[in-house]
Amino acid sequence: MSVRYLSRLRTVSRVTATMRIGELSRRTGVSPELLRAWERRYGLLRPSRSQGGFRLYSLEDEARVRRAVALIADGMSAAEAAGTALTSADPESAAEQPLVDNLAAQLRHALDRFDSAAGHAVLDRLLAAVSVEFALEQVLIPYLHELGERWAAGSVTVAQEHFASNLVRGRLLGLARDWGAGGDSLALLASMPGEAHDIGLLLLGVLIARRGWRVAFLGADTPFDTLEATVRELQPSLVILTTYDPALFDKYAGAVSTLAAATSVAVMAPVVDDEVTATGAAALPGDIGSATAVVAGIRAQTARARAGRSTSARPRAAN
Ligand code: B12
Repeated sequence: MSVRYLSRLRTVSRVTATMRIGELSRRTGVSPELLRAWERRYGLLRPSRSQGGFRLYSLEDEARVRRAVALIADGMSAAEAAGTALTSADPESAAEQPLVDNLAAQLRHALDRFDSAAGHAVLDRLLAAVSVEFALEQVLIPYLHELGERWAAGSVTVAQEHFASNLVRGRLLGLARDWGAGGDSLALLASMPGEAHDIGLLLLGVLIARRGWRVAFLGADTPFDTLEATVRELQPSLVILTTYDPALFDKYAGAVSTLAAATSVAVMAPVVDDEVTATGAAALPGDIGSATAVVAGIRAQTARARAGRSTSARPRAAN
């Protein structure tokens, strides 16, 4: 984990991304027509405007839609559901904490008993009630941390840990289903050679895809030769590498340098930032929420640079 960012752990608040109506529709499963109707009739959505005049929706809008959908599924009329979603406190605020704590406890209980049906049902309820960002950052990541701690302390068996990690990993892959489509910048994600852990990388992939990145995920134990060949083929805007093991980072620092000379690279590894930046790669914070914000910032910079290039290229093209 990069040391510079350790002190900032948990200080980066929830992202305030905005999105167009198509994206909001994709995220919530509610058609754009119905979303517009709910905005018009009930004021459920409170869009801002882009410079070009497009309506932009926030994660709070997304949370309200999810809340309304869940209430309608519980039997309320659309008008009642919209009214409740609007007047209840921010569904992702502290007011919702008991619900989240309860779901986290139920998840722990279900997965400790190897009950996949109950585990999936809890995850279904969680994802219906709150945004994916909130579910991952506030519930699943803490749950996985705690699972790891309990495993290290010997209070859950290796079998329980494997069962739970694999079920959660499967759900994350489900959330990742369409991360290879859309998005103007491609991020190529890989764990270093010899590195078996990839759940953190998967979590990051899901979160950055929701911030506009297209993602190609190579996962655990990726050799550098195949990574380099894939970089040549896909021409990603960013390669994100990860390892839990400082010895693996040291072993492959030369290969990271070679890669960083060819393309933009960011690394999450448990070494001091200077070791990472000496390779020419950017050091990512170990906290996934913070790393998501950093990677989103890299995309914004890339987009600005691209816009600058096309503006300065235009007069030349006209000559
Ligand atoms: C699940 C797990 C496994 C699974 C991995 C499955 C998978 N597909 O990922 C399996 C069984 C394969 C595995 C294997 C091993 N594991 Co293991 N594993 C774990 C466990 C229980 C949970 C890890 C996890 O995914 N947690 C969920 C994530 C979200 O949380 P996290 O790990 O805390 O990660 C946080 C940050 O590090 C960061 N992060 C993680 N990845 C990334 C990626 C990016 C890009 C970013 C920005 C951030 C980020 O974000 C997270 C949230 O803040 C931990 C126990 C623990 N206490 O954490 C051990 C643990 C990580 N494993 C460990 C070890 C030692 C091993 C083995 C060597 C065991 C062995 N003797 O064989 C092998 C490694 C083999 C190898 N060659 O790599 C050690 C690592 C110690 C170290 N620093 O080197 C841990 C900490 C256990 C321990 N206390 O000793 N493991």
